[in-house]
Amino acid sequence: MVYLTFVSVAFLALALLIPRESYKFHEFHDNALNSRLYPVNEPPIWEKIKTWSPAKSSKNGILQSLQQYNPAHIGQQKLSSNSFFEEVHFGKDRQQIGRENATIVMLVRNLELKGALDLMRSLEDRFNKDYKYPWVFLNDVPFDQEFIDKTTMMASGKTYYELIPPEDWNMPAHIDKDKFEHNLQNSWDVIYGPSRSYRNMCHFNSGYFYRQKRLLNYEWYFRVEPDVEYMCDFQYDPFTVMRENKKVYGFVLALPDYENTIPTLWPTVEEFIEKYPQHLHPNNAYDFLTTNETDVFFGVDNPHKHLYNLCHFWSNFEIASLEFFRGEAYGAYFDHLDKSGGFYYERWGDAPVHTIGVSLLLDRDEIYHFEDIGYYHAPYMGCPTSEDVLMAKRCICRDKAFDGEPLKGMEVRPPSCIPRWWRYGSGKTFLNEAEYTFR
Ligand SMILES: Nc1nc2c(ncn2[C@@H]2O[C@H](COP(=O)(O)OP(=O)(O)OP(=O)(O)O)[C@@H](O)[C@H]2O)c(=O)[nH]1
Ligand SMILES: *[C@@H]1O[C@H](CO)[C@@H](O)[C@H](O)[C@H]1NC(C)=O
Ligand SMILES: *[C@@H]1O[C@H](CO)[C@@H](O)[C@H](O)[C@H]1NC(C)=O
Ligand SMILES: [Mg+2]
Repeated sequence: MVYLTFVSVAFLALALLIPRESYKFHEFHDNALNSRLYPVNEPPIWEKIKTWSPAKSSKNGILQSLQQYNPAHIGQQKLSSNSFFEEVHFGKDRQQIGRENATIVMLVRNLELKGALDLMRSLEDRFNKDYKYPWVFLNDVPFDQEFIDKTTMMASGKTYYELIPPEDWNMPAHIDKDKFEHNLQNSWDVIYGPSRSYRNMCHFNSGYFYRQKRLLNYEWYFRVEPDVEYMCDFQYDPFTVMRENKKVYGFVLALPDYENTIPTLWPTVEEFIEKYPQHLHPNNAYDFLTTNETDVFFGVDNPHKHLYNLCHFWSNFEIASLEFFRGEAYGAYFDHLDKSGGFYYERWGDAPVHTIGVSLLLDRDEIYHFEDIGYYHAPYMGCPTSEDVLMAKRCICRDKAFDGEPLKGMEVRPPSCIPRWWRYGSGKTFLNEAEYTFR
């Protein structure tokens, strides 16, 4: 009897306690979602669950099913029904925990939803669930409702869905259309050469992403792409590592690009160097980009016509300062390249454009090699080599690519440019293993 009284008092206490817990609400960027979650002139759905009372009833199906839910029955089974508490999940606490003025950003198409969810799961599990940084999704066409709902469910932090203005995405007016069409028709031997949208994408990623209205709210960004994989726990906030170590641009892998995508990029850069010497940093990484050696890539001959050795930071991963890209030096650099038309008359990638920009305009010690992230974007992977780090960070590095081919880390394997970075960049340095927290 005493025991039973105790149990019922405990249940009563629970019933009183649980509904009183305070939840923080996030107004979604998507208005359709907001109107479902926060109906006008009514308390949010979540509040209704908390004020549940068996006496109330509603003709609205969702509300009715919510009102049949008694929070005092937490953890118990319910009778089967064909409704689910979608709103409950959208209403989770998305308050940012990480201390930096930063966001994760993904340019992505609606049809890439599956790959976007795979990437999100991996980055949330390995990093962001502990920090709840927001996600900014960018698209040249509006995101569809399924994309918005599913990615919002996958995110631990707030989510924003942004439509890129056409003038930031489409070919600029100064491009000669005939010359552009002629090149497009004659670029079947160039990787992604014949694709119009790929040129818009590279142009956008080179000079426009950091000016998007939503991104003006942040100082740092973490660029991600659908289908990439993070294979180790982060165990630290990479934005904080960047800020505390006075870094501006962070990368994982560096590789040589295809020469036929950028025949005139380097000559155009040389014009920039001549015209704007004031923007070059005195301690820049020019020597990383240029070489007269023949054995640049471990005995593979340097086949290039220019001084530029085609090394580029693989820009599908970037953790960097938006302020740098919005600054005067990068602005002058991008405008100079843009005027030449090379983004459309050739197929310049945003990777060599970013790389040459940061290597010339920054102090080379402001560029940071994240050697311990554990990262895969087909067809390459970068993984820590230290056994200590692999264990502390619970890494599961891939040994096979998606197509089943054997896969090995690309840090010191030809044609990696990382050894060049160690020698001509900011040196071969690592985070102290002792700083990883064992969990
Ligand atoms: N919204 C939108 N996103 C795009 C478009 N083209 C590419 N993207 C995104 O831009 C990023 C780079 O495109 P990818 O197709 O991955 O290019 P890539 O990494 O050079 O090539 P892959 O080796 O195929 O991955 C990805 O995040 C894509 O989702 C486009 O036309 N519209
Ligand atoms: C974050 O950075 C942006 C861009 O510099 C700035 O406008 C904004 O005020 C900053 N926000 C906070 C909370 O510091
Ligand atoms: C590399 O070659 C260029 C062009 O031939 C020359 O101007 C430059 O001085 C050379 N650099 C070195 C380090 O030898
Ligand atoms: Mg990609």
